[in-house]
Amino acid sequence: MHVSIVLPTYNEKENLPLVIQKLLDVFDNHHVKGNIIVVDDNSPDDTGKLADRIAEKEHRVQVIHREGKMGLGTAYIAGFRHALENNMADLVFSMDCDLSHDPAYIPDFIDMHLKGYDVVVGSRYIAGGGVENWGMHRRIMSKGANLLSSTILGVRVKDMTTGYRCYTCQVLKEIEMNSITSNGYSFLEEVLFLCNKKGFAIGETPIVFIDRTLGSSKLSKNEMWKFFLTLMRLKIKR
Ligand SMILES: Nc1nc2c(ncn2[C@@H]2O[C@H](COP(=O)(O)OP(=O)(O)OP(=O)(O)O)[C@@H](O)[C@H]2O)c(=O)[nH]1
Ligand SMILES: [Mg+2]
Repeated sequence: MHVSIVLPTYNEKENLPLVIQKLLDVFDNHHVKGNIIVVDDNSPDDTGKLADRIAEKEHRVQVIHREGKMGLGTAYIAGFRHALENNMADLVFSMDCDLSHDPAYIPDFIDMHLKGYDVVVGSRYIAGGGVENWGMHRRIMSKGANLLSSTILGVRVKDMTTGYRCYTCQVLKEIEMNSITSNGYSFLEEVLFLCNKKGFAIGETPIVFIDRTLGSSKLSKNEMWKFFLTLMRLKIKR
């Protein structure tokens, strides 16, 4: 099993070395052939340069540099394309680079894939999953967004907005990434909507999401609005 991990970064200089080290440890301890694709948007804190320095010493790390902050959705697409073009992986993961997504869960995702799922999402909202260190406001927003999007779009997934996922290469080739118009966080709901529409099997594996302790969040009010507008657009298109 060969996995590629796509790590979008924007100002994650404290987190990046820790996340990469944890990923490499998981690869080594679980005999996973893996590589890490950092997609950096010219972070003002020089995360991109730090990534280059790590990549010079560690051949399993590659870095894609983009000119400026172009959004999470297109960052995922750039990373997915890189993984597909280089024919590197059986499974392609996406993961936040702020230690909210613990690399220790990677073997659970692989197990779910081996059980026959084409897409596996790391779920906070199934038994065994959860959220640590979130205030009431953030919990209600996330739960509400998830309930709304899975009900309105008819996707039977409890955690539609999780960014910790893996896809088979076939899924990434077939969902026509070019057609995805949403960027930012709404990209995540659009991708699952398309996977469901194409009939791919989507499974959930529990994760405990730990709120970031280093660096700052990029989730703005604007992103939340876009999330709901995308929901409406997808509903009308369906
Ligand atoms: N390349 C790139 N990465 C981004 C962009 N926006 C966010 N990211 C990264 O995407 C991941 C998720 O962003 P976060 O700010 O942690 O968003 P979040 O997890 O929804 O919010 P928090 O819970 O507050 O951390 C992190 O690794 C960010 O550095 C972007 O425009 N470009
Ligand atoms: Mg985060």
